[in-house]
Amino acid sequence: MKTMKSLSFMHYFILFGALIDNVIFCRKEFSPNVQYNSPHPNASFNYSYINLKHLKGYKLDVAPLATYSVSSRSLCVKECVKTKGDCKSINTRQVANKLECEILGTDIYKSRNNIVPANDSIHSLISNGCLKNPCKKSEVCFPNYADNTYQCLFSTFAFESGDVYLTTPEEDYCLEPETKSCDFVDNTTLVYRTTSKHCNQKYAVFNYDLLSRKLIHKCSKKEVCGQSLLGNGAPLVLNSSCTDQQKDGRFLRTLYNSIQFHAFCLSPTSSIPLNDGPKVMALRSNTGGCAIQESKLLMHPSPAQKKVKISMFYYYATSIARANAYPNYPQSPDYIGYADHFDMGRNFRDGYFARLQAYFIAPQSGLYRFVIACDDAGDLYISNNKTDEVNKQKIAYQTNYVDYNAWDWRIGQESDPIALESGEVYYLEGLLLEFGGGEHFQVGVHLPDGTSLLPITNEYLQRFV
Ligand SMILES: [Ca+2]
Repeated sequence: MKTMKSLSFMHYFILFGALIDNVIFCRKEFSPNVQYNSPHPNASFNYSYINLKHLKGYKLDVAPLATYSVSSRSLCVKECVKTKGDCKSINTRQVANKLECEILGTDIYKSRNNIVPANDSIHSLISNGCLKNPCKKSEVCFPNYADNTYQCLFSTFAFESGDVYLTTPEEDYCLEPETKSCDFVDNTTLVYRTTSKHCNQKYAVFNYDLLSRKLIHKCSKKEVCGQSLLGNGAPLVLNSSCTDQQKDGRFLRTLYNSIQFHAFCLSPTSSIPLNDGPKVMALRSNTGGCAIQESKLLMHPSPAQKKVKISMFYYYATSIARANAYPNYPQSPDYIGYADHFDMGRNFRDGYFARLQAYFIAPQSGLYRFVIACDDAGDLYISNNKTDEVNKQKIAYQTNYVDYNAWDWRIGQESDPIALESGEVYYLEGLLLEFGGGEHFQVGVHLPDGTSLLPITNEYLQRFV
């Protein structure tokens, strides 16, 4: 789903608008773009000839389907025609007394970020309806060479901060309302759809609010909620507002980049995603499941910077001392992930320990009390040398588990008062021991003015690389 990642191709678009216009104005007439033979079983259509537009001094920098050495451009075009529709454009370049001919399976519309200046090259695209710039500013034009039409699709240009697509890890499916629209009633479910055919539509766009951790369907303004019976297997639905899910923090991006909802992973109701329902989203609680590829759902583009670094060591450490003595600790973690808030998410695997590191930006001067909530056990450290971890001191601990968001179950969870200065940055480190079953590690703080951040959220953390 390349176009979803291409948030910065606006200037290419403008550039090509200008260049293509020049080409058009130099030609007196628009001949039919492509004439087709009968359908070929291995291709969507056949060319018998193609009419090209040339961009001098540019190449489309992608891996070619084939490269030939030919004596003229028309022979290169002939090779393009022979592909029976696979060829979407060509690059030609003079090499000695020959032309290097690259047959390309894509074009400047699908691969906008790949068009680059190249003095000795000419990029040639097949004439198409998009050359007339028929789409609105907020849309992107994609030609359909098979029937000489085009599609105007919602553009990633219209993305704003926090806008995301929800996709499977391979980006081959995205989530959309089952109605394929922006206008629908409450309790409409979300279904998987094939990325290549559907996901550029504006009804595939959501807005993730990092602080409230709400997920809003952008064009309908409806909120993504669990169905009224929130629990295992309940599908995600779009409602005017959610009701039953205030307690546990809504949507969270985990250290595996997956999205979690309360204690749940998000999965298709079938074993694998398929196009267009009934494969609505299910909620599934399963220890270990949230790290598994099939149960993963990602946000694109990522909504936040890396604020908490989490280094995982797949070793069953029965005590903090044993974790510290583990030979791979801390240099060789088995996995490194990041979190947006000081909350790693929940329930990934059994028998491991993890180090969590972050820089806390003190918003006030005065006495702070830090607090942890973890499962199964853990320590929290702070450095009196601010960003220097060498002088870290243990300030809170748990030797037994507490529930998620249970900040006051046990002695040791909360630190003594610690004096910090406004605007200064302090190194925080957590060490988590997970024995089995569910797990989590959260760090919160009570500020000098009595405000509580439970957990510490993104805006109070500096990027940790
Ligand atoms: Ca546990």
